[in-house]
Amino acid sequence: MIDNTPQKIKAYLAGANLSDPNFDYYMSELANLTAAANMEVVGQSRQNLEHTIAGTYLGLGKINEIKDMAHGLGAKVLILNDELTPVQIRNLEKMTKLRVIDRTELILEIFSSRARTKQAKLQVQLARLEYELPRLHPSENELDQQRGGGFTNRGAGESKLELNRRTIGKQISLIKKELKTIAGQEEIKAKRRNQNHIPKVALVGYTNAGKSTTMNGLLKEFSADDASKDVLVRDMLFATLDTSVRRIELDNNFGFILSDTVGFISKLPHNLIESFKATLQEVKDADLLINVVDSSDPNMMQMIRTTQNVLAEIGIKNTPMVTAYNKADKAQRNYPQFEGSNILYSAVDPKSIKMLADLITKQVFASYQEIKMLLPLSAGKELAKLHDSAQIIKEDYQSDGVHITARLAPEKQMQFQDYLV
Ligand SMILES: Nc1nc2c(ncn2[C@@H]2O[C@H](COP(=O)(O)OP(=O)(O)OP(=O)(O)O)[C@@H](O)[C@H]2O)c(=O)[nH]1
Ligand SMILES: [Mg+2]
Repeated sequence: MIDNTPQKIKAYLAGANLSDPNFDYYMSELANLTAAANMEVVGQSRQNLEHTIAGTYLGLGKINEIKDMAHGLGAKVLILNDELTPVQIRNLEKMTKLRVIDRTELILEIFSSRARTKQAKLQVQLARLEYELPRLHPSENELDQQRGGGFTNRGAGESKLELNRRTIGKQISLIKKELKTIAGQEEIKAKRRNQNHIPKVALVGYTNAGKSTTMNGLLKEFSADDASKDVLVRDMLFATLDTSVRRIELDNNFGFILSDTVGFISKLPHNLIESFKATLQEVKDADLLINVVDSSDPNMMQMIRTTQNVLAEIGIKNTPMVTAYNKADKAQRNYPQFEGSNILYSAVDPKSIKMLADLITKQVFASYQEIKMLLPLSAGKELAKLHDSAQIIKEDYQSDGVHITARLAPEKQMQFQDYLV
């Protein structure tokens, strides 16, 4: 029988260990990223260093050793565990005769291959161009190379480079403009959702932890309408690159807006986080975060830390958080159970999903109080304000005014003190 499956490109991994206690973990992430980019890891090397080498990232002896090993194993690509300078990449390519990819380019590559919607595609493209801009070099341009060295030719190479820079610069500003338009449309949608002041809950966490599965679980049990579509679930890194927003309707008139978004990984390229700001807006606006963690993964603690770091980087500090330890079935633990703001559960188990919903309700509405009010019919403005900021449970128009039962956040209650009954 003929095996038609295309041979995967073989990759060799290397990293400089600057006495970082998380180094092993970062290297294992790098291997996962390599697999996610559809390449096969054939071997890896590490070098303990006080600091990386300015021109070559690793030491010369180590590089030679890597070159021999990698070629011996049939590797075509060398993948490094950090973001390298353009000079380091060029030198390493020259010395090893391998295609050199740094961690940033690898992550950008995976994001590129996963992007489906226009917004995600543009965001990845933007991050890519910004990564490439400082890396443009005349010697990488084939035409310039063919012209050979020499003074005049070098000048020609440089103007060509200038041209490339300008073209990329223009592309960048065009994409930014387009993204702004899309972000504007999203903002209008978000404002509309905010009108009733329904609490916003956002699923966050390490990639592949089960955020989308959790969203689907909640949708299945508590979907507000049948039109709410499931989100994509896949056993792979960065299956989700967009933000999906759905409405969850619980019993007793409680509801919240739930969003599912892109997952995190260590050392996410800064450009990428920058360009995904619009996608992460729902996370920034959330009243409560559900940090989904894969409890069956031995690196669970590092994954939690990674999520905390990325959240800090996008400027989120004080949003209340539930830590949701998922995949308890795989971890072979007793589930579901919760304690404080932690829950151990399985996103594919209905009983777990109900417990998670209870916990969310508790957290989100913990500070809300039910109050009864009587507003005169002339208080139209206040009535509108109340509708904007409270959950209206009962509203009854009578001759003496509007009798209302509502749930309000404590900081809002002051505004309606005069109408309490
Ligand atoms: N055994 C088990 N598998 C789960 C559970 N929850 C999710 N999975 C699996 O884990 C994989 C990843 O799930 P997703 O929901 O796509 O994860 P995600 O966090 O949205 O991942 P990204 O969008 O890629 O960042 C899928 O293969 C799911 O079927 C669970 O409770 N138990
Ligand atoms: Mg997902």
